[in-house]
Amino acid sequence: MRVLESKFVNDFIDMAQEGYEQGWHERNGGNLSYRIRAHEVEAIRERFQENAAWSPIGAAVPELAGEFFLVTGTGRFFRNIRPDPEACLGIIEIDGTGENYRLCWGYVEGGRPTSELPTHLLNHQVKKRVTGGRHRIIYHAHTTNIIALSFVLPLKDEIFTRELWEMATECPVVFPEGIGMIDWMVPGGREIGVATSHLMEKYNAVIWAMHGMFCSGATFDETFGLMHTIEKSAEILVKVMSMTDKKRQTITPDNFRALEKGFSITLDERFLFEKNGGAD
Ligand code: 2HA
Ligand code: ZN
Repeated sequence: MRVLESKFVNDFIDMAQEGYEQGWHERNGGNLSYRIRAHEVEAIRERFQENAAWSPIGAAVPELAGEFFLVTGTGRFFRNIRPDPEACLGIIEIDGTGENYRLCWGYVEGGRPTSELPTHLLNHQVKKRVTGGRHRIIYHAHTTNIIALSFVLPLKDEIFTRELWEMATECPVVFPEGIGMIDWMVPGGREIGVATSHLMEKYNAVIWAMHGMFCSGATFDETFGLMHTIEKSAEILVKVMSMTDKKRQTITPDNFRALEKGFSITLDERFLFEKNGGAD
């Protein structure tokens, strides 16, 4: 089978295009990776180049040894993925030590995986472990309203989670485990990847202050939907804060607790603190 006929490749391209249309991928901003299933690899393996040179990942991911990933290329623009997938995307294989990768397909004009490869693979390693292999997608986007909020809200998991939950009733249902926060760090390396992957042990979404967000999920729909829900909630919060610094009414801690039973979710009490000053 041709690589571009695979369903997972087409779903990947569709998601990248949707993210671009949301305005989250200016220039080469953002990146996306998918941990390919064994039977999906087998269906296209005859199209892979063999014996490409191994390159260092820049981080050790031994629990991903032998896995294959579809990954956006460094410097590539999301707006070009649908028209030119073979130049913008690549399939890589991880070696037996989890320290090196090689190119199997793609990046036909040269190039290599995203500069955020260490963060993607460290996140995949954690998520493969904590979800029993269910999660397969890591998505990084430059979500405008989340970035804006990282200039004005304290960079605390509890505060971002609570403020975003309050902006739409479905938020605690979509991300009951909350959101992790990373203060400003240099992107594109192992250090920020290690910090992000620690937070991915308990969260499916992590915000990089003044930069963007990472989301993890089992399917393209779920992962995109999480990014979309959080960013929409941030947009509502930006609108509310633009109108007033005082909410007249809001969703209260007891309202949140009332959601738990009907929606079969558990909300950590550390997000349901009492605020001073009435409705806010
Ligand atoms: O250029 O988003 O974080 C891709 C990025 C780096
Ligand atoms: Zn980025």
